[in-house]
Amino acid sequence: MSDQLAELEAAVLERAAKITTRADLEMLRTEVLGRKGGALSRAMSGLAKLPPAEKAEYGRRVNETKRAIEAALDAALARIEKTEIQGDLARTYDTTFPGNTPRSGGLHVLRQTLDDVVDFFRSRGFAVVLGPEVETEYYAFEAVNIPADHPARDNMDTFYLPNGSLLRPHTSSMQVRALKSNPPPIAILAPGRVYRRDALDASHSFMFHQIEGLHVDRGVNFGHLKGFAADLCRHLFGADRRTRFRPSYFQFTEPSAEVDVSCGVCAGRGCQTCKGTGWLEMGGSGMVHPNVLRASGYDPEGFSGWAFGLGTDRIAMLRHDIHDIRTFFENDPRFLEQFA
Ligand code: 2U9
Repeated sequence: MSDQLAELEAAVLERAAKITTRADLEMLRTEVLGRKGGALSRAMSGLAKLPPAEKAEYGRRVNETKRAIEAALDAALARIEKTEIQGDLARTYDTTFPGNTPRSGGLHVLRQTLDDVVDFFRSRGFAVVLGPEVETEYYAFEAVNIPADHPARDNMDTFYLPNGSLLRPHTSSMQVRALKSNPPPIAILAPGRVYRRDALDASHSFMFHQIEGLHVDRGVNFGHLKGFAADLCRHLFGADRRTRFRPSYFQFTEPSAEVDVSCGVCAGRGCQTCKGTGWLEMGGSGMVHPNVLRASGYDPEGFSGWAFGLGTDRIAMLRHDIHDIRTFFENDPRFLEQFA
């Protein structure tokens, strides 16, 4: 009898190992473990004919065989399920096919430009100051020495709100706020959006970006400004670039100077890009006007400072050979992706 059980177990285990479908597996399960007519129930029915001394041992052997067979059938089911999943996967995806790479975002090229200027000044101890885009006439004009009859104050140039406040035309107003509310020395960078009533074309926009820097302390002179401007030029455009200062005029600085950087296309020899001059305009600068210092509560006899202004958009256009300021704001992914 025991030999028969061993043979049954061996035969079922061998068949279970070869089964590949659920249907075949269920057939085998019924054939062997079925309550009525299953091979194991039949073996169990032989129990009655055994002498009492052998019954217990035989019963134990039947149970052992049953457990071994159940384990083999379970293992076969697990194997079949695994193959089914793999089959599903293979049908749904060709895992060898190149997938669709999801588009990843990136910083806007203007933000990258700003971050680069901010890095330069932060490493030299400057703090970044932010402020409101809706300004009062006082901070936008009066405090930076722009008199009431100045054309910039005309509503042809500046956006006024019905309540008499305005959209800031430059970030200088933030510099004044910072000067007024902090003790010297002042070393700050004021970046942000500014607004002017300009008609939209390739180089003008009613909204653009500025970065202004300001250093006020005792003994600050034009040489400090030149050093900073030259270093910033090299940081932004490359170690081989030169800078030059051209006398200029701004209400909030005296003396004032335009800062030019040598043309990177022709190395200063003169080409189409620089209109034959060998130089590209980078921004404006100067020594803070005594009236501006006074308006912020600083005595111009004891304190002096330099200031500069950059157009973030213009710097990005120069660095990346971009020819139209409108492309920054149109959100065309074909443009934006080039800088992501
Ligand atoms: C304070 C005192 C002085 C900021 C300055 C310029 C020169 C300048 C332009 C560059 C290109 C504006 O974006 S742009 O169109 N800016 O030429 N800005 S000096 O001078 C200040 C600022 C604040 C208290």
